[in-house]
Parts: sequence; structure tokens; C-alpha cells
Amino acid sequence: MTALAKIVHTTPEIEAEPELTDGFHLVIDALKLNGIETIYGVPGIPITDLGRMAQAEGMRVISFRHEQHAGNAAAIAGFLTQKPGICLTVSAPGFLNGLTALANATTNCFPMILISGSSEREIVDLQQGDYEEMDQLSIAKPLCKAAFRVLHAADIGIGVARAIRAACSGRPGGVYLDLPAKLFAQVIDAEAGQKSLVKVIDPAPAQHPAPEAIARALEVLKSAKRPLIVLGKGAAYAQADEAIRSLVETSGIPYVPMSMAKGLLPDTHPLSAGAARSTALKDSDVVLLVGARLNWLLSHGKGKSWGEPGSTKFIQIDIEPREMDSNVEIVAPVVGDIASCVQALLDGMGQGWQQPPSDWIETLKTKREANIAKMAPKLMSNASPMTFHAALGALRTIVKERPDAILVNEGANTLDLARGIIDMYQPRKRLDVGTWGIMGIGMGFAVAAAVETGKPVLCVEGDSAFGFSGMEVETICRYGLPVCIVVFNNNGIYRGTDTDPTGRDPATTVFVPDSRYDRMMEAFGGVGYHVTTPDELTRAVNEAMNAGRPALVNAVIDPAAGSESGNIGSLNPQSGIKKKK
Ligand code: ADP
Ligand code: TZD
Ligand code: MG
Repeated sequence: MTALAKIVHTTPEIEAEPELTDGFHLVIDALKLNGIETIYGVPGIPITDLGRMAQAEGMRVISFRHEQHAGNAAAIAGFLTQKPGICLTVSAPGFLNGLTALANATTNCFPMILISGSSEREIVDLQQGDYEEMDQLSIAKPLCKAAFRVLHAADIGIGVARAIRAACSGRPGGVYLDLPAKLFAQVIDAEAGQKSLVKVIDPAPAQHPAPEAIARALEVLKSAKRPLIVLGKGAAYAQADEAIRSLVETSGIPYVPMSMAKGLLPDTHPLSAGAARSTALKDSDVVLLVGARLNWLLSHGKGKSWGEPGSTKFIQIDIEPREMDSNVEIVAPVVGDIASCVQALLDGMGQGWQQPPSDWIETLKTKREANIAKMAPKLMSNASPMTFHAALGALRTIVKERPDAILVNEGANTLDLARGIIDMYQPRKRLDVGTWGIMGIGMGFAVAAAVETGKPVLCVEGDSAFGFSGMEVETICRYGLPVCIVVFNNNGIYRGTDTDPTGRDPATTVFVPDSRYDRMMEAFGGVGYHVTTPDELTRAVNEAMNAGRPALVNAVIDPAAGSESGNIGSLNPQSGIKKKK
């Protein structure tokens, strides 16, 4: 009993029981106080009642079939809204299932909080075999940005506040919050409980760049003959859309969007060098990175994709100071939040800014037009079974006509080709496998995209990729979400044509041929379509998206059309042993 409650009980003239609260309610109140309205999770001991009570208190609680997908939903909710997405799981196995998503969120700089119930500390620490026993805090620590445990109900407010601030401030990331079973039932005085809650003020404070850093960056940019801007998903996350558009248009510098930055400016923008990416990277002399890391996705800023060593100077805008020089020298580091940094650059450009030399712009334009023209006939093929290009050509038109729809995309060929072929027109409309190239984000991302934005969602999924989260079609049907899934069914991973050399088993990369994924959707009351031509695909997707109801289109793709590992086959290690001829 708290001190206050004791006094109340022993004072004879006050008859009424003191108003009490408990751990369950304090967690809910703390989240709500901080504007968090949705929880993604899977129920079970000890958090079943937490989900129920949160729902009763007006929160949206979206129950999944597997925690990884709930975690992915929370992560992408964080990316879309700048508020940490919440994933709620049970102890040990549920926690571990959610951990992949937490690690992936951290890797991608998405703010999320994994809240897991845990077993009794006394038993866990003596390893005495509690129900779902695991030292979850220790296991989470190396896989996330921060990890906290709350032992007393009176600390829930602070615990939630710390988790929110850790997830959102600086470089965003995943946070683990460990809530032992005993905590939920702890009772404290309601007024003291309310007072213990913390509303996080300014969870992601602006971080203004130093004026010297801006001056240095502008000097380097001015000296460029062939400048390029690379926009990354940090730029999409920052929601500084107008400032970024002004930066490109005022500077006149062509830009290349990384995958999830597509649509920050429409891919059809005259300064987009997306369709001339290779030339743009290789021939540029100064590159301004905006919320994009020089990791494998940009060939670490060196090697064959880039010009001669030392010929490209990098300016980098990032909120994380240690990102600078992580792969190559950054001649002008600009540390701060993207909105402030981009605005400072714009202010510094002022009236007298010189547009880049026109021959550079012309070179990229010519290359872009040539690449687009080369691609065009492939997108029109009417062959059946469909090629990836033909099916994506159909979807490209659909996205053009529905620019506010959110595109979720995973797979190998299905991913790499869709990224190149489907133009995006608005910010934060393309959600995909991100920094890790992880399979399994599909349905989790789709659910959260629909729940958080209310917009229609189109998922373009390799048949393997879809399988990682396919059971969540039930979740999509249960909540009646406007999600249309197109499964690019080429009978396998990369291709459906491999065989086991011994003839015993199916090859490691193939699935049951001619599977009917559309029937999975029908099993739960959604609409299934089976299509074999681009025209049928167009009709099915348009019908599904007009209806705004769950649908799955099984799109038959030529099993021989794909290439090993899509665009990144070169990353496959090759055996050093030469086969005898
Ligand atoms: P991409 O995969 O699109 O190239 P990355 O995930 O590699 O993008 O890079 C995103 C970068 O953006 C990270 O280094 C992260 O620190 C940075 N970032 C995220 N949000 C902000 C922000 N608001 N301001 C500045 N940098 C940010
Ligand atoms: N497991 C996880 C979690 N992530 C991964 N990226 C992989 C395995 C390996 N992998 C890829 O990188 S792509 C892919 C796997 C299994 C599936 C490719 O097959 P698909 O696409 O059917 O989704 P295509 O269109 O047939 O190429
Ligand atoms: Mg496939």
C-alpha cells in the first residue's frame, strides 16, 4: 500500500476507498498522454489484459498472427508518423519473434518500441525455469538503440518517456521496454499515478547545423562541375518535403532518390536522374547526401560504381555525427536535422546561386531518356505467362493513376525491377525491404500503412517474399483493410526452374508449381484473382482498389524470367573450386 493510501484508510472521517490505479492502466495512460493511439501485437500471458484494456480505453489494438509482423507494422508506423510505433508481445518466444523487427527498425533508423511482458526477475536471474523464462533485457540490448526495464508502477511514466525519447531523438531507432508480469498488477494511488506520468516535450528537438559547416558545404557545392544530390529514406522520414523540393529546384542540381525516398519529388521531375543512376554516380564530382548512408546500397562511395578514387567529393547531411567518414572521407560534414540543414543551405544559396553547367544536365537527360526508351517496349509485352517487366508495366500505370496509394514491395526480381519501373509521385509512398534487404516486411507494413494513413495499399510481392508473412492476410481480412496484394508467382525464389541434381527432392529455390495464392485470401473472406496477362492484372487490381477491400491477385510470371538474386547477384560468393570440364 502506498503512503497516501495508508493515510486514507486509517483516517476515520474519510469513508470512501482511495481511487487506485495499476500497472496496466498506467502503461495505457502513459502511451495515450504521449499521443500514441495504436498498438500492434499478439496477446498472451502476461499482456492479454493490457491489450483488452487498451482497446477499452479507446486505443486501436491490432492483433497479428505472428509478432514479427506486428513489429514490422510498428516500425513502419514509426517511419510514417515520426511517433514510435508500439509492438506488444508476450515473454521469451513472443519477444524473440518481435526482436527481428526491432533490430530491423534500428538498422533502418525507424522509431519503434518493443514492449514485452517478461517473467519474474527472481526466477529468471536464478535460472529456475519460470514460464517462458528469458533474460530479455540482456538479449535485446545489442540489437536496439536503447533498452529499459520498469520494476515499479510509479516508474512507468518515466520508463515510457525514456523509451519515446530514445526512439525519436537523434538518429531514430528501435527501443526495448521490458515490463515484468508483476508490474501490471501493482496498485498505486490513482492521483500519484497520474502525477508520475510524463508527457515528452519535443521528443526530436531540432538540431541546427553549425554556420561554418553550411559555409563549407556551399563552397564545395559551388566548385562542382557535375554535382548530384542523393536523397535517402532519412530525407523521407524528416518530412521536410517542401524544403527538399526547393533545394533541388533552387540549386538546379540533379538528384537520385534511394528506394524509399522515391516520390519525395515525383520520379518524373526534370531533375530526377533516377533512370540515369549509374551515369549520375560514376560521373558526378560532388555528391550531396541527404539522409542516405554510404553503405552497400551506394557501393560504400567507392569502387566501380563511382569515378576514379578521390574524384568524387562528398558532402553529407545527417543527424548522426559518427556517420561521417564511415566509408570514405566526407569533405563537408553537415550534422543536424534535415529540415534545419536543408533550410540553412537554401538560405546560404541566396540570390546569386549559379546553376550547374548545362552540359551535365544534358548528359543525364540524354541518358535518362535513352534508358526509358530502351525499357518501354519490354513494359508493353503481352506474352503469357507474363514477364516481370510486362506485369510491372501494368502496375506502373495503376500507381500513376493512384498516386496517393502506398506501395509495399519485397522480393528479389520483383523488388529490384519494381523499384526501377514503378514511378512514385508523392513522399513516403514506397515502403520496402530497406537497408537489410529483409524478406517478410510485406503484410506488417501493409497493415500499418492502411491503419496509419487510411490510404489504399498495393503490395507487390515475390511469391517467396509473400510467404514470410502470408498468414497475415487473415489479419488484413479481419480488420477489413484496403490492401491489394499482387503475388508475382514465378514458382520460386528468383526463378522456378531449378532442379535437384540428384533428382530426389525439389530444388532448394522452387515451390509447388502453379500455386494459387489467391485462394489464401478467399479462405478468409477477401477477394482472390488469378491472372495471366497484363490486361487481366490491370482489371483485377483496379477492381480491387476501387472496392477498397482485401484482395489478392495471383499473377502468373514466367518461371524462367528472373535472374539469380535480382540485381545483386554479384554479392553471391562463388566457389573457389573450378569444376572439371
Ligand atoms: P537509404 O537506405 O535510403 O540510403 P539510410 O537508411 O542509409 O537511407 O540513411 C538514412 C540516414 O538518415 C541515417 O544515417 C539517419 O541517421 C539519417 N536521418 C534520419 N532521420 C534524420 C533527420 N531527421 N535528420 C537528419 N538525418 C536523419
Ligand atoms: N530471409 C530473409 C529474412 N531475408 C532475405 N533477404 C532472404 C532470406 C534471402 N532472400 C532474398 O534476399 S530475396 C528472397 C530471399 C529468400 C526471395 C526471392 O524470391 P521472390 O522474388 O519470389 O520473393 P523473385 O521475384 O522470384 O525474384
Ligand atoms: Mg518468386
